[in-house]
Amino acid sequence: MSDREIMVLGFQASGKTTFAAALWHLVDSREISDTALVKGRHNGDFQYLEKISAVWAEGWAVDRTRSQEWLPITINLRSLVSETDVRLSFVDIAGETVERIFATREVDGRVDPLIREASGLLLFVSALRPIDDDSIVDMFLAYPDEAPPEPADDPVEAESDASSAGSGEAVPFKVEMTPQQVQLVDLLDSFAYDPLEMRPARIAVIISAWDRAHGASSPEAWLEDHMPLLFQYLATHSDEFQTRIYGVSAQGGHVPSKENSTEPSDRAEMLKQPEASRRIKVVGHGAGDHDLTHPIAWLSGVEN
Ligand SMILES: Nc1nc2c(ncn2[C@@H]2O[C@H](COP(=O)(O)OP(=O)(O)O)[C@@H](O)[C@H]2O)c(=O)[nH]1
Ligand SMILES: [Mg+2]
Repeated sequence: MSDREIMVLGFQASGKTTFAAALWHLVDSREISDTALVKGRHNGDFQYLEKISAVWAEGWAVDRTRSQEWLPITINLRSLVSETDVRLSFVDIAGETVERIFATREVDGRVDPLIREASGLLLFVSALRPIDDDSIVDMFLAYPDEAPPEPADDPVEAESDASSAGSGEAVPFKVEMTPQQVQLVDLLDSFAYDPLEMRPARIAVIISAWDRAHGASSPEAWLEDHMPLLFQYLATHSDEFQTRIYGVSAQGGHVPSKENSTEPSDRAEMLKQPEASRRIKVVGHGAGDHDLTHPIAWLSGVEN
């Protein structure tokens, strides 16, 4: 039984699998000697981790989880200083990502215990994703000519105006179109209550693909700018849990998938660094430059 349970949560394409692949390589290869946590005991089947970390180390994008099969990733880590075992579990099953939980309000029975027992949460968002929650005011400022007509007094006329307005066709709203930060805040808040009662003492936000954060001055500044609702939610719940925000480039740059190997990328440049662990970049809270275990050590209460 592990001393600490940490759960990884994030949307599809938020960088979870790439992080897992890089983390496995980091602790398995020991190319970096002074990481906050080291590899723990693994006695299960870790073929999948070995496969994705080998692909990662060769400088290819790690396959996204596409199938409906249950591919639980668990990485056991250990703090040598405090002799604590830490278990990191990824909610990484296609079809069980946060957007689906948000839309259906249902959680797979296999995910439920991870949520319930999590003493810390590693929450992924990606710097690659365009902002999805422009407000009406933002849209008006960006496209003043596309502003909808003033509402007419006659409702029938208003309706025909609306249907013929601007570039046309109304798009039916689907619940999955809800901005990601709204979904994340809703999940954090609803997980806290019955029946799941998730009460992590600490939450670490990982902004993945930090190499694409376009010069944001700090991970905090990026989150405040790109996901202000999530940022506020975390700040205003400081009496319930502590929060840290890290910028992480688990790939070290843009890399192609093996199938699209000729796509323009940073791969050639990155391969000049033969020790793959040194391609990793971690920013924030005094983490070592390549130390992906730093946020996990903090989540598990191990002091650095
Ligand atoms: N530029 C850049 N892209 C990344 C990085 N980490 C992940 N990505 C890309 O982000 C996308 C989603 O990553 P993935 O790990 O599959 O996300 P998951 O669905 O949450 O497991 C993939 O196209 C990755 O190649 C990074 O450090 N830098
Ligand atoms: Mg994945």
